[in-house]
Amino acid sequence: MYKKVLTLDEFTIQQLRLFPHATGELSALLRDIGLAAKRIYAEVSRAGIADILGATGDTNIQGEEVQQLDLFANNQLIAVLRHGMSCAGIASEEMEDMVAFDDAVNNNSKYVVMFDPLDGSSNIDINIPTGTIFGIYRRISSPGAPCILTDFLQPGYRQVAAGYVIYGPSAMLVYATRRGVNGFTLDPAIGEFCLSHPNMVCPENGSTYSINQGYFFQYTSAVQQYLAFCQQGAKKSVGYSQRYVGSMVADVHRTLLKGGIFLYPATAAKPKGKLRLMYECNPLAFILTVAGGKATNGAASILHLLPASLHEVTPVYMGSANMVSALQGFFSASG
Ligand code: AHM
Ligand code: MG
Repeated sequence: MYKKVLTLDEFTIQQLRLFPHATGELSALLRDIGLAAKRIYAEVSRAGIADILGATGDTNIQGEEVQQLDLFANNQLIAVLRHGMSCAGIASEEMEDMVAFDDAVNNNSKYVVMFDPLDGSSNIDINIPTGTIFGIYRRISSPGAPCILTDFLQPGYRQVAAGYVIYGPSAMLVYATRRGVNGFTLDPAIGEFCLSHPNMVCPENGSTYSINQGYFFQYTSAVQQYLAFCQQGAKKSVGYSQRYVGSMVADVHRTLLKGGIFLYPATAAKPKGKLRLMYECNPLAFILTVAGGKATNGAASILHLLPASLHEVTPVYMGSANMVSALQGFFSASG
């Protein structure tokens, strides 16, 4: 018998029906981002072919200039959000300053969106998953005027919703509000994201740790000791498995589904860390936290860090609650 699978649109409508006072603005935002994600996936999945075509010149079949994929992804997201009805402005990992969509409709919108348009884009050449990461905040300034920088410099716990899209063997959109985390897989037959992973929960424990071990000698001794603990295993018999794609979206996606811990500590070369608080860490920390996991910079919860600027970076440790707690024990012990 035909099993009814909800599309992303049907799912958001169903949610709206449960909350009759909701305005539908957030659902519209999600729909817009879903549309941009489909366009990005279409382009990302033909990256190899585009390269071959690109060899004949720098213009595509429509006579447009061939863009780098991260720029393409950035432009797609900006276009859907600017032309939608729910976004007052954006900040992107690819752009130095925030952008206020200064027109009559957008100035009245409640929300601002921050995103990393194509995380892990250095992996495109080798056919490894990449992704789009986004966080949605209710603006602080009053609607009716263009949004301002303060609307973006909010701690991650104030996200109304956050999500990512992983462009892997299939494309999957994972989306969290405070009510829960749901995953939607793109069904290529109908071109729709369909609810495939309802009510996602991050297992309390896992058996993998995910880190660039190549920087081992640049890590603090607390991190080095934790890595030795991972290799010995909690029971000193079997160690955890080490898995590292080098695409944060992919590493965190595995961590969310299977349990485990993802680590990107400070290194001697990058003493403040590498990963961006606003575009990468906050949205993924929000998702994992709603799913029952944890995210910390080693001293404080990622979601409670107060950003001073749009592009700040932070050390980050996130994943299964018990594994992150065990890691915190190593930081506490080292003072
Ligand atoms: P990007 O936003 O420029 O793609 O960089 C972020 C990526 C993450 O996806 C990944 O976790 C990390 O950089 C990998 O860095 P490293 O190669 O230092 O391990
Ligand atoms: Mg990134």
